[in-house]
Amino acid sequence: MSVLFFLSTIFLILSNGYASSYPLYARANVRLDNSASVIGTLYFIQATRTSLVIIRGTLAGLVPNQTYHGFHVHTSKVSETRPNCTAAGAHFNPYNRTHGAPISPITQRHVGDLGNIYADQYGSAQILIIDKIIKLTGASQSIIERTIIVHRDVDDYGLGGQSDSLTTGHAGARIACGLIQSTSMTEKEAFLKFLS
Ligand SMILES: [Cu+2]
Ligand SMILES: [Zn+2]
Repeated sequence: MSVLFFLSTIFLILSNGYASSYPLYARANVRLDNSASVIGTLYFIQATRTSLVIIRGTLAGLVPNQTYHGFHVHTSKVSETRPNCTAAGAHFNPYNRTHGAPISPITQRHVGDLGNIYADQYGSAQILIIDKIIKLTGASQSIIERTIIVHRDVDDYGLGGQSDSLTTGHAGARIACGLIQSTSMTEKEAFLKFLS
């Protein structure tokens, strides 16, 4: 066996390994609390081991003119088909920090702190979030099999001075949520979901 053949075989094994691992994709069907009613689907992509995670999707049926809604990953999983959003527990916080803004460093936010989404006058939110902390793999910061939650009120990033500002951002009730699950998609599907 030639050295070249040996090396190319190793390369093929490695590249197949990477191809089957990355990009990583996830999906969450977001449903109203304690309901089977889907208000939208969110897609997540992590291109490489060290990449930022991009979240893309549209949610409809939020309260019109209530503009900002707290948006977080909470720790526990919920039912995919009829989620009880309360069952998701607290904000995903593996490093035991206080609540913060998505732009805060990892030492000054929960891993799950994604800030707010903006709903238009019709109660529809176009979501495009690029986050540096959450991951779709790994033991410490992975959001897979956790829950994305939409709150009734605005997340104050921990700065509001309310009794729950430093734990929840004073974002109020959980109006909708969805179980985040790994999924696969073709390059074309990914293109359509993330770049259109
Ligand atoms: Cu939350
Ligand atoms: Zn938080």
